[in-house]
Amino acid sequence: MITTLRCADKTLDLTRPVVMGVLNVTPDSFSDGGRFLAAEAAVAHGLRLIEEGASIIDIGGESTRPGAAPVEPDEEIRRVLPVVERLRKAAPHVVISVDTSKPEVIREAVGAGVGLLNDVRAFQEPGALEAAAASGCALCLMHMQGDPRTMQDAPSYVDVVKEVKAFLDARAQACRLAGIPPERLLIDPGFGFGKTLEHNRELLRDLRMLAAGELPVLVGLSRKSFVGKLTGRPATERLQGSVAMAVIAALNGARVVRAHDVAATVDALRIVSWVEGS
Ligand code: 9MG
Repeated sequence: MITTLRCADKTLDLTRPVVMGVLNVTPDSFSDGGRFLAAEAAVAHGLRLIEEGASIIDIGGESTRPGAAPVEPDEEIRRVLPVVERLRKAAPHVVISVDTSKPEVIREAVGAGVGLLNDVRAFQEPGALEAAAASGCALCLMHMQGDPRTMQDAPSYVDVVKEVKAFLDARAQACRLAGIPPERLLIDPGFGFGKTLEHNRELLRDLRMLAAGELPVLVGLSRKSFVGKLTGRPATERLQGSVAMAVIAALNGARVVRAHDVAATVDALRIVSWVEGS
């Protein structure tokens, strides 16, 4: 397995699992005092996540939750870019990621110095792969069935693990053909993106089927609705369930865990590394 991820001007050591902290800059996240104060509050939160041990900060300006409405590229850029620029200045050692599918946003984010591009659509939008290939950034290729507006209506697979793996293999191959080397790729089964509770269970249980390959695996399980279904808890009270999921994923080979509750997840992954002797 590749254990050094190339993220533009930085590299990330993945011999042990690391945490990607979630920094949403959608209007429901930091909107109290207008755009400038919202960006300042977002940067302060990002710096807190870094202090707690996040190796990557993933900044997102468009919600990908089930039912979420799309956002125009200009508006997404207005939300994301000031936060990327300020965080990059304040924490130049940290890998900054932008969660987007749009080539316009990719180009602006690359210009502002991000090291990772996280796309829930695996760079299938017209122009997205070309924009990503032209950067030196790492790419996270995620599987999703359908799109965020309708993906949870009726997810259906014959064999979810095989189908997710085949999709990710095909996207990795498309990246290689576009000139992106494997040292710049992460793959992600996309927990909760067009998956039932049973599909998520099979993917988590059989994560090794993905992690046994060449490319490192990223997982996003934090506060997701299936954690709520299993624990009976609202999104703000899903820390324990999310950390339990993160530990199972890391024991099954995940190298990057996307999380809201960074301190608790970093502690839990330290225990996993200790057990694994890494
Ligand atoms: C943006 N986003 C929300 N959930 C995610 C997940 O599970 N993986 C990745 N890569 N991105 C996600």
